Formats: sequence, structure tokens, C-alpha cells
Amino acid sequence: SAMPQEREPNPALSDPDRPIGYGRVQRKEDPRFIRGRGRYLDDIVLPGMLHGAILRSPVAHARLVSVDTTEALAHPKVRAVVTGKDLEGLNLAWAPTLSADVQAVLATDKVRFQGQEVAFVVADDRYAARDALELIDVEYEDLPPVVDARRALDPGAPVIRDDKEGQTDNHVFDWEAGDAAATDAVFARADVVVSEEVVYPRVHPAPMETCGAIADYEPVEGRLTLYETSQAPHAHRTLFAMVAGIPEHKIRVISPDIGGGFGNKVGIYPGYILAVVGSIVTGRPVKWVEDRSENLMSTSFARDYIMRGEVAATREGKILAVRTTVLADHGAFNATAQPTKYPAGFFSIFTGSYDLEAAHCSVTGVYTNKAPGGVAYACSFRVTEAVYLVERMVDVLAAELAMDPAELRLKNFIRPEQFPYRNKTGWEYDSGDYEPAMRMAMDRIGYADLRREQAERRDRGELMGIGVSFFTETVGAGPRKHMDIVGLGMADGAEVRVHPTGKAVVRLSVQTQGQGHETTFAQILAEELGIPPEDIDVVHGDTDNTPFGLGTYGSRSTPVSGGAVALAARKVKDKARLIAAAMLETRPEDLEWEKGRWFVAGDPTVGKTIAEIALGAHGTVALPEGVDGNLDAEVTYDPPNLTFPFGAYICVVDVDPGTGKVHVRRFVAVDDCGTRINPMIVEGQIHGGLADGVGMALMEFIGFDEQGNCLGGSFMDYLIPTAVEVPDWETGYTVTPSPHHPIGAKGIGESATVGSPPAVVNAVVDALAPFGIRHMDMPCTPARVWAAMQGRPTPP
Ligand code: MCN
Ligand code: CUN
Repeated sequence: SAMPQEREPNPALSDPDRPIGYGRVQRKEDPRFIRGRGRYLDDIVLPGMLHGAILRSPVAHARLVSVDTTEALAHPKVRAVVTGKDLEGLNLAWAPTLSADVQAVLATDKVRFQGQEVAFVVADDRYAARDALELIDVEYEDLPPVVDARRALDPGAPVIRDDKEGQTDNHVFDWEAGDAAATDAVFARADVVVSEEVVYPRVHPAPMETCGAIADYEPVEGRLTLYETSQAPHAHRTLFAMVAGIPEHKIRVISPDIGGGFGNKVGIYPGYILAVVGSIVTGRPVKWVEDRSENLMSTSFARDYIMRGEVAATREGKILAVRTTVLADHGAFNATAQPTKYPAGFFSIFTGSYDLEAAHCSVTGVYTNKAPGGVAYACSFRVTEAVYLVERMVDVLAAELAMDPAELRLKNFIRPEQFPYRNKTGWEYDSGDYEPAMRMAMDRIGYADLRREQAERRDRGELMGIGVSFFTETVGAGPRKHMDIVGLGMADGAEVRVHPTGKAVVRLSVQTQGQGHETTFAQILAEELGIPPEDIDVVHGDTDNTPFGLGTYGSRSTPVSGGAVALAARKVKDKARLIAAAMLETRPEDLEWEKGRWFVAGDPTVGKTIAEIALGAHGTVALPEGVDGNLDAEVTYDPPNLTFPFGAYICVVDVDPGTGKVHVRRFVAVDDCGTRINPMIVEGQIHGGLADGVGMALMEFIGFDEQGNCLGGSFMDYLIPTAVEVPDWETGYTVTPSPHHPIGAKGIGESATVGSPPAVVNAVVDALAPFGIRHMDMPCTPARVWAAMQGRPTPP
């Protein structure tokens, strides 16, 4: 059972010994998962359920001449075959994306990336559906593909999106932030300017469970029940209502247990829509689950930013300004998920943790013949790219100035008294105290000793590198007045009910994918009401049974829904006071609160616990005017600002001079996410994100050949780190509460993925310094490191 195991000070609260709802409690969901009782999408079997499979394009760019389904339809187990032409008739061939573009559900005119959806087969079982795909005869007429984003805007480049009226090139958007003129002026007078092209390659979230859906359309009542691997069930329901024309109250979206999302399950994929079409056509439930290659080749990739970074500084190492131009590869459809007003996400926070005089960035998005997506994989809406750029560039500057990279950072931090800090591209950092985190990381790893060891090893010809990174994250979107996705304001709901016996249920609009919401959201309520977490049930992932909200991504659950839970609990507490006063025949003003109980000021023995008050609310006591007989409350929380967690990471690597293989020897991570609800879960989030970071820095990569063939379509080619490739993580923390969040908490879910790649790459580059290397692009595979040491061109 969930017993208190450790009590940690929580400076956000008046009593520093009080943890948030018992602190390090074990995860309520784990007994279910450990015993094989998790219920994932593929575990769900509905009576009469059919199975769908998608025929995908083998080529990256081609005109679709014909699709002949005759033979597939003749397969004895096939119930339906759907093509783009069929969807055109239903006005469903194209669906809106989350970024005001459209995406083909099934190709009608052309195929635009390898793996694009061309036809959908519904059959009695998964095997028959797959067999029948081979019976479909498609004629393609090859077109030259656009693979290199740098060539996408060349005059004469093939126009990928000739479906869009007025689209005569492969340009998606231009976006800028900051003050170009002021920045140029600072650059013009700076002692030192460094510049580097920094590429954040295309990677994939690659969750253990791939994406899938089961659609169950009931024609008599016109009801659609849609089981989906979705991080945002409510937003999906609204979009389905808008696209499919099914009234929203007749759609129920259920997200069961999710085996990892990492951003991969934010969007609505053609397969989800096709499952719905399949169910409408056949009158039976239809399940569609993609396989690993489909997942890697066709669903939301991440990054793919080509960045030119520039830093202006004084000779003493004071950073004055940063400037960047970015080419963003968006693939064949602009399907990235981010707040509407931010076409390049939150990339403009690329000023990092430093106090600057000026900054400017411009981002140009282009279409290429690659899978769509763009924002996914613990990205915090492109903060990942921003942090990587600035943290790589600070190291480039350190090399130029022959300064220690940790000292250079310490010299330039935003100082504690400057918070709330408005940066030069318009962000207001809520709180921060950077130097102690940096010092703690340096102490923990023994920074000065390591530098001495490195010098000795270098003398012996050994390649040891120490990489430092310091990041500021920005998570918790809204506020709704500034942020929306396709017009839906970024707020989230929570509903609390205290049952007559004092047990409670809290219903959330966000959706866990492994982050432990069933535990931590119970802890927030436990903290506020004094009901033990084991007596609180957390309900999510079912639009019929939870309040509306935009869902889990951008580490926004704690900042937004967590705020909603705390405020709903406080409403319950206020109401409990009125009811307790009625029960005790006293005035509400005469009552005082201690955790779990209202009592008479001056006579602490006279009081009512939350459980007693709940029973009273549902009992026979006469309730005051305007108080109805329950102990429930609901809140939709519109956060006043984002939260800005931060951290200091230091990585030590050894590079084999013979093979170029990088061994990560140590990794120290000091994180600050404000008030920590459950320190164990926070550490788990950090461990996972650090592994992601090592993976991206050293091995993960979705490459393409010149024809646009995807080279990362299986786990043989797309390498993800295992326990063998990662060190034992050494973590530490500081606590700088968010001043505007109801419990002072900031998000943590993406911090380590954002902050760790630069630490690893900085370490590799530091190890290679004897070769005069100042930068190399991820992933630092043995082949690439070896080539860099030989001064040869980078292999793919
Ligand atoms: N938490 C806490 N104290 C804090 C902050 C967070 O105890 N100060 C807890 C939360 O209550 C929650 C967990 O840590 O249980 C993560 O919280 P939060 O930072 O709010 O992030 P979200 O819950 O919104 O999760 C989203 C985030 C994202 S965007 C990606 S991508 C990612 C990540 O979470 N995907 C994950 N971590 C993941 N972890 C797992 N296991 N699986 C994924 O798919
Ligand atoms: Cu960007 S990946 Mo997470 O926000 O779901």
C-alpha cells in the first residue's frame, strides 16, 4: 500500500517538514502493470471486431496513377477496402492538421513521403488484412523527391504541395522573434563573435507501444466510441466532431493505459480516422494498430532543425547577444503540434539561462518528401532545439576564449534578484536560482579534479571529455489568452468528489502515458484535503467521465491540471468549512483548518474531519443557504504564465581513439522543478529523459537516402539506448518554487531530454579538442567520431 517512506522538506509550504501528500509514495498504478493487468489498446477486444491494415507508399514522391483493389476485395476474409477516391466522396480524403495545414488521410493525387497511407483494408483478422495489402495493385509515376531541406527552396525544386492553392514552392512559414536591429548593433561592436552550423537531426519518440485505435460506430444512435492511444482525448474528440461531422456529445474517446507517448500520441493519425471510416462502412468495430516500422516511418518524428548560431561576447567572456537563423524541415505536411501563435514552437527561448542585451531568431519552415510531424519526443515545443543550440554555442565560445565552459556559464547567468525575468524574445521566466544548481553539479562530479585528470590523460594520448550544460525549460502552456491549439485555449480541468464515506475521486483532463498521474494527482489532493492518497481514485482518459482540457504534452500536466486539482480541492475545503459550521452549530469564521479537519478555534477537540463533513453533506443536517448537499468541486485552470524549471548537467565521456566509440562514464544531473510532489517519480522522469539524451547524442537518427528512402525504419537501424549504454545516473536537486503555481510546482517531464543532449555532445567535442574539433553533429556514432578524428567528411 502507499505508505509514507520518506519525508522531505518542502519550502513551498509554510511548514517545511510537510511533503506533498506523503512525498515518495510508491506508484498506485504499478501493481497493475507489474502483474500484467495493464489494459493497453491492443488488449481490448470488442465483440465482432474487425482488423485494419494500411497500404503504404514504397516511394517518397510519385504521382498516383491508379489503385486497383479488385483482388484484395475478393480475398475471403476481407470486409472492405478503402482508397483515397472513396474518401474523396465522403469529403474525408484530407484532414486538417494541428498547424492549420491539411494532411492526406489516404493519397488521392500524389504520394509525398515513403510510408504515406494509400489504402486501408478491413478484414476478419490482422493477418488477412496484411495479406490483402499485397493484393492491391498501385501504379506510381515517380517524381524527383526533395530530401535535403537546404535544397527545398531552390528555384526549380519539385513542388511537393501542389494540392494547395497558390503554393508554388516548398515554403511553409517564416517566423521571427527578438529585435534584429538591436542584435545586429550589439554584434557590430562586440570583441568576439563565434558562429557555427548546428544540426539537430530527425529523431523519433519510439514509445514501446506503437499507435493504434479501435473505432466502434453504432449506427442506430449514431454514437462513436473511439479507443485511441491519445495524449489528448478531449482535444481529439472535438477535432473528430469537427472533421467527421459526428456531434460531439455522441463521441466518446477512451485512452486506455498507454505504453509511452513522448509526444508520439499527440496528433491524430490517418490510421485513427481510417478505423472510424472502417467501422462506419462495415458496421463492426475496427481495430488498427501500427507495427514498429510504420511507427518509425510515418508517425510524428522530432527535431530536424538546421541552425546557424552566433554569439557576441566581450573578450572577458560576457555574452552580449545571440542570433540564429533556422531551417526547419517539416516533412510533407505541416502537422506539428504547438500553440497556434508559435509556428516554431517555443524555440525563441533560445537565449537560455543567460542575461543578454539583445537576441534575434528567425525560422523558415520547408516541406520535404518526409513523414510529417515535427514536434514530439519530450520537446517542450522545440525548447529542445533551443537549449541544444545555445548550450553548444556557449561551448564554442568557451573554446574561442580558452575559458572553462562551466566558469563561462556562471559568469553569464540571470541572477536570482532579476526574477521574474523578461528575456529579449518576450518570455517571462517565473523564478530561478541558477548558480547553486551549477555549483552543486560541479561539486557532485568533482569538477576541478576531473579537469586535472583530463589534462593528465591527454598527456598520455587518452581522449576524455567533460561536458557541461545548463538549461531553462518552459512548460505548462497556456495561459489560454496567449496559447491555443486549433482555437482551443490551453487550459485544463479537474473535478473532485468526496464520497459520503470520505473517500474521493479526482477526474482529470490530462492523460498519463507512464508519468504516474494516478499517484501524483492523488498526492496533490491528499496534501490539500488530508485524505490519504490510497483513498483517492484518479480517473482520466475517458471523455465521458472527465472534464474538458487540452491534455498531456509540453510537461503541462502538473503546471496546469495540477493547479486545477489544488484549486478544486481548496473549493472543497471552503465548502467543507460551511458544512462543518452547520454541523457544529457555529460560525464558519470560528473554524480553523488543520490537515484533514476543521475545528473550533480555541477548542481544538471540537471539530469535524473531512470524512465526517462528507457524510454530513450527504446526511440530514440543515445546510446553509446556497450550499448543496455534496462535497464536490470543479475547476478549469487557466495558468497565468508558464513555469520555468531548470537544471545543471555534467557528463564525462571516454572516447576510444582507435574506434571512435564513446563511453559515457558519469552523468550528474541537478534539476529544479520547484515543489516536488513525488521525488521518486521526479527522479524516474529524469532518469528516462537522460537516457533519451544519451540516445539522441550518440545513436538515434532517422536518415534518408537520395531517393527519400527512410533509413531508420526499424530498431536494427534506429538505435535506442539500453541499460548497457547509459551510466548510473547521479541526481541532485534544488527547490525554487513557481511563484504563480498553486503548489509551487513546475513541470519536470521533459527537462532531462531537453538538457542532456548538449551535455553529452559537449563532452564528446571536449574529448576531441586535441584534434582541433570545435563542433560535431549528433549522433556521435563511432563512425562519425572516427571520421572527425581523421578530418574526413561526416558519414551518414
Ligand atoms: N511531478 C512531480 N513534481 C513536480 C513535477 C512533476 O512529482 N514538480 C510528477 C508529476 O506529478 C507527474 C510526473 O512528475 O506524475 C510528470 O509531470 P509533468 O512534468 O507535469 O509532465 P506531464 O505529466 O505533463 O508529462 C508529459 C511529459 C512529456 S511532454 C513527455 S514527452 C514525456 C514525459 O512527460 N513522456 C513520457 N515523461 C514520460 N514518462 C513516461 N514514463 N512516458 C512518457 O511517454
Ligand atoms: Cu513534445 S513531446 Mo511531450 O510534449 O508529449
